[in-house]
Amino acid sequence: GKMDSLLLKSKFRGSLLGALMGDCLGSAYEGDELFSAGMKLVIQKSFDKLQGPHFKAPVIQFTDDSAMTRAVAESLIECTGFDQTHMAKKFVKSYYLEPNRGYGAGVTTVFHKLRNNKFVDVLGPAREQFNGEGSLGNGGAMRVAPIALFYYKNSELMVDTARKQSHITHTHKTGVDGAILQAIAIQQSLLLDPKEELDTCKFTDNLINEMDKIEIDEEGLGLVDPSPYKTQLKLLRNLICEDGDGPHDEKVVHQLGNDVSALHSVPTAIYCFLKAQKPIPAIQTENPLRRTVQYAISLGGDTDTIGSMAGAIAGAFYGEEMIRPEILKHCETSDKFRELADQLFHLATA
Ligand code: F2R
Ligand code: MG
Ligand code: MG
Ligand code: MG
Repeated sequence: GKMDSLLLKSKFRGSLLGALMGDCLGSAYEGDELFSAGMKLVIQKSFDKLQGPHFKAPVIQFTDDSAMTRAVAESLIECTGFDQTHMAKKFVKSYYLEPNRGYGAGVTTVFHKLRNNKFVDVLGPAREQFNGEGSLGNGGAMRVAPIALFYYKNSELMVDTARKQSHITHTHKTGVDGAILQAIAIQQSLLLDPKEELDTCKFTDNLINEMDKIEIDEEGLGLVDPSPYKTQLKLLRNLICEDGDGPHDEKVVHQLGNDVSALHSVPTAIYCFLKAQKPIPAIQTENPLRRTVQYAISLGGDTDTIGSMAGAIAGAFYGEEMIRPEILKHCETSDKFRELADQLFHLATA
């Protein structure tokens, strides 16, 4: 049936606020290895403290993940839709205003070149990255949530826009397809009823079917694995559907990855969301959204980005009500992200 409009609005907010929360909470741990049991306890205590009612602490700053998500949202809102040059200008402006948000080492070259060519050639700089290979980083995926929300009614347009926003900075096939997969995962979550138990195997099978259509177009490229996301999603499927008690985190990191490449982080974020549907022994919380983000961070590696992508998917499923306000109040400009979600909601449902 048709989804209640209040629930949908809450899901829009949940997705952007979940993304912000994962980025803010994950940023302190970015680049570390998979955490030891002792370190997982440190993370648990830190989350507990943040969630305490009287904990006073400076606001935790967001990083490039949220800066770019905000730029994507603002561009869609200001243009009432996607305009590639406008969005490129937003990225560059936001980078030069706050260059110390922890951007990827390669992507800043794109920003310099775009500024120098005065946006006459919006696609050239990204194509030149990494000796013409293009970036395979997760930068195109980490910022895609507003596109999934804005185009949630039109899958074809959503996929096409996820691809085109990626091309501004990332042109490597796996960088682009990672953004598409992340958008599809958010859209799927948005359309599900959070009061019903999530069928995690079906959720994964749907993603495999969708990526099958996306990756089939590229089979002429003569790649070793023409459908690497399908391969990763099948590994994910085994981990989530067939590993009984649940696999060791070492196996999850080994098979799915936890680094800055899209291929080894987007499926991991999806896995975190699915795994957190059920209690996880090392994580003490009743709240599945917090569990999602805390689990994602506990895997180490690209913690802010995997936390943010997992948070965006979980928030789109559960809605804003599942995000603890005590935690959110420690995240920089959460009011702004809620407002952006509301504006996207109005445009998307008009
Ligand atoms: N940059 C970081 N973290 C490191 C330092 C941050 C730290 N907090 C600090 O400031 O001290 N995090 C952010 O970057 C990731 C997103 O990166 P994005 O936007 O994809 O950038 P880029 O530069 O295009 O790619 C990232 C790196 O991946 C490698 N790479 C990409 N394509 C490659 C290719 N074709 N061949 C070889 N290597 C490739 C390069 O090392 C790139 O620098 C997020 O984690 C975000 O949080
Ligand atoms: Mg970051
Ligand atoms: Mg790897
Ligand atoms: Mg990161």
